[in-house]
Amino acid sequence: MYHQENIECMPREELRKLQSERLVKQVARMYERVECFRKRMDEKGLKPSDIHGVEDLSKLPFSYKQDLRDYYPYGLFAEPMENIIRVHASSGTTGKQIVVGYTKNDLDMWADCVARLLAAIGGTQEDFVQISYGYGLFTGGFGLHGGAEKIGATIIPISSGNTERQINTMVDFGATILCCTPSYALYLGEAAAEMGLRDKLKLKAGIFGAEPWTEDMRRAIEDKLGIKAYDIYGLSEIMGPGVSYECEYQCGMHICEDVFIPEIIDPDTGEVLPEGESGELVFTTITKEGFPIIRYRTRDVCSLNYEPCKCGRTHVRMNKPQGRSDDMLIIRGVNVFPSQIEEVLLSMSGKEITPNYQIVVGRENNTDTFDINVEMSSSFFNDEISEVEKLERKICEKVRSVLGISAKVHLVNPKSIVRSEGKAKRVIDTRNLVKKAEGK
Ligand code: DLL
Repeated sequence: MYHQENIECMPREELRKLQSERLVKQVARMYERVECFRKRMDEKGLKPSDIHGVEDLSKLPFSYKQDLRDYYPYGLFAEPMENIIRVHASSGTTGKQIVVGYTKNDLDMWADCVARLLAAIGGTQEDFVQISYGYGLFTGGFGLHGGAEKIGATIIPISSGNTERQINTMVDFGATILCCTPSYALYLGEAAAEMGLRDKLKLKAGIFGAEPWTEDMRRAIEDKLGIKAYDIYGLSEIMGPGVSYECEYQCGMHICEDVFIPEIIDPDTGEVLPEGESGELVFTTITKEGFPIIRYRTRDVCSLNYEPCKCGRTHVRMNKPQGRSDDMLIIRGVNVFPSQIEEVLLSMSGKEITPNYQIVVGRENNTDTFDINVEMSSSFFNDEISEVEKLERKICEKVRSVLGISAKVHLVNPKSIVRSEGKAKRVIDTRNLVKKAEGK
């Protein structure tokens, strides 16, 4: 365990006391400093003095992804910019990304949470941690980096991409712990076998997250890389990776409850659900300084388990998110909202294309496939293949610049996309079906 049994195994009554103290302080601080929060409190007729502890949490107003857009880029920060020493970003529901900021203490706490996971899976300063999550505005690379630094491991900050180089580096530098998305881990496993280097790997464990993955996928990764595969969960709005993590017993992910208070609500009514029920996960950050947030609607659907864990940690466990209560897709580890694609197509629609489109997501050779079918307008419709290809490339480029990943764009004949009488079926995602079939 990381050097803090007193926190990770704190008796639950003590933990609740600590959470209450921190919550009361956080609410008062945010009321003073964050306009959006103050307005919502005022609308509900609430004052910080009405909040005495965790028992009052459900009185507080929710926060939404849309708030980050409305107050873009820094309007929700609770510290002046001179105290913000880093920003990260993630996809918003439209072209604009959402921005989050961290003070020095925030980065330190983040690293602390990630270090707990590394220690839980047996990581020490003897380890070589290959970080193949992207370094950049995405929180994955730097998030894992901070934690690995805390436990004093040797970091291999290779970032994502360039598969052959990843394998060679893993072998030559003696990586013992691999950090990347589960789908990339599987791909790396296959690549290692193809390169004839599977037996040269010294890996013992992997930390995989940022996208949903199944138990079948875990077994496949473990088998291909000869490791134990652990799950890590997080989201930029709350901190990044390390909001929760699996311990050595792998029966749910412990939420760092001294830092985040989770709730499960009914996504339609907003009511808090009884213990153990499945619903939308909501988080309140109680130590964050730069970008604190109260009752943030994650849109991830899961349940919480308060039963004591065999490892001795008292912090609640969440099960693997079972889906989302919005339409966000995670394609090759990148968050994608259909509305982002729609915005691109609308900005280009007119003479050449119509805004009728369909997104098709699937899985081939353990990698997500991503296709967008777009209807040509009748005036553009012609037999000049080169013209069609040119336009496909143009759309593809634009989509890539907004999403950060490539899609195959196919221009299809006018009126060929089936019209629906109700809601348009914009997304066909066959990945769950594939996963179930793989599990047979
Ligand atoms: O994905 C942070 C992260 C990086 C987590 C590296 C783990 C490892 P965002 O880009 O903001 O942040 O995406 C957050 O990804 O709301 C979930 O829907 C999904 N997600 C993250 N981890 C998991 C996981 C990072 N272990 C969104 N299982 C979240 C299932 C996950 N879904």
